[in-house]
Amino acid sequence: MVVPSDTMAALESLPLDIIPTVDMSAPAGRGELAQRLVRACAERGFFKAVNHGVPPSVSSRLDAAAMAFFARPARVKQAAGPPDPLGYGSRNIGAHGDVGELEYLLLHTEPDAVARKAKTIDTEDPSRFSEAVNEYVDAVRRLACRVLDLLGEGLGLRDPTSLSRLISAVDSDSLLRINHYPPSRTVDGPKSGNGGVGGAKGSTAIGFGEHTDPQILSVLRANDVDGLQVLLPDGHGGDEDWVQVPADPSAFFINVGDLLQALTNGRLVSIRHRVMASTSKPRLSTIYFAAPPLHAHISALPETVTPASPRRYRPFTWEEYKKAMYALRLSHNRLDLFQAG
Ligand code: GA4
Repeated sequence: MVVPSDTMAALESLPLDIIPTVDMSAPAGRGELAQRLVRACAERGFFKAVNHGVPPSVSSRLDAAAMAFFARPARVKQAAGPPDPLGYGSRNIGAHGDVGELEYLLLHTEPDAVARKAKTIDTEDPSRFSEAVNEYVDAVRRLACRVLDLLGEGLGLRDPTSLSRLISAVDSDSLLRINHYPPSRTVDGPKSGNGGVGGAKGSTAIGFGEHTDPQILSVLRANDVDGLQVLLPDGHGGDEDWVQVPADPSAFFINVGDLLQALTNGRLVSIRHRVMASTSKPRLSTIYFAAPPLHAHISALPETVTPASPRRYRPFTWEEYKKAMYALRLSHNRLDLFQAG
């Protein structure tokens, strides 16, 4: 659907919220929704999706299964780890010394892989866990595909489904991460691990250090505990550039990943984000990282390369990118290693 150019001009002249909220039920029509999504992902790399169509029962079923696991004794949880890189992890993130104030489960979303891992996560009834995961993954994958199809339309791609097809392939390498942040022990100053943030009021401990997500699109949902912060795209990382994202358990927070930045030649931006440790209540968050198959070739879509906007990254495969990312620390600017010429 084509949006009349005067409607577009009117839309673009309105200031964009720091955290754009996008109503996925498209009250003003599909064309406008597509334009809103492109603008949010180009100017913020991030938006809050409401009326997204994922039934609350699907989310609460997964939360209950996850909380039942995290409530188990440490020795039982350790049997589902260590993360290599998938499985149960506590404090350690990746293999190069990054630490956070959390424990987590990191799963491949392919159903056979979920079933294998579920045997160590819910020893009493593995299918209880795997069914909750599979149902959740199906729902968030559908949401991610919808967002990507709309972005494809909004960007004027000849084949608007080319982005969503990358993540809906049967051999897609998508992951699900469930993070459990226990309440932090003290708010008096910097803690061990990734250290504290100077000058910030309240909690100063980092729950999960700053990074960009390597994949195509990330779809996050959390309970009612704050903690997520995003760095404004033009920010330089000073404290004033970090924006607190107020918790909303009924919404999904969606961000652009490195691959989507590369596929759109930098038009859509992969933003840096982090999680501050909570002081009073445990935070539970679940993130679906939508990724292509390992062999997928990532190169700028032709519509995004113009004389005014020449190719920014050299072509690479997801497998190649993954190898680079696992060799680096969490906060590394990996995409810089793939700059063209
Ligand atoms: C960041 C985004 C996802 O949580 C993740 C993380 C992954 C991991 O925990 O194994 C990485 C990190 C993330 C990027 C750099 C490497 C790999 C930890 C790390 C230090 C699951 C992902 O895909 O990349």
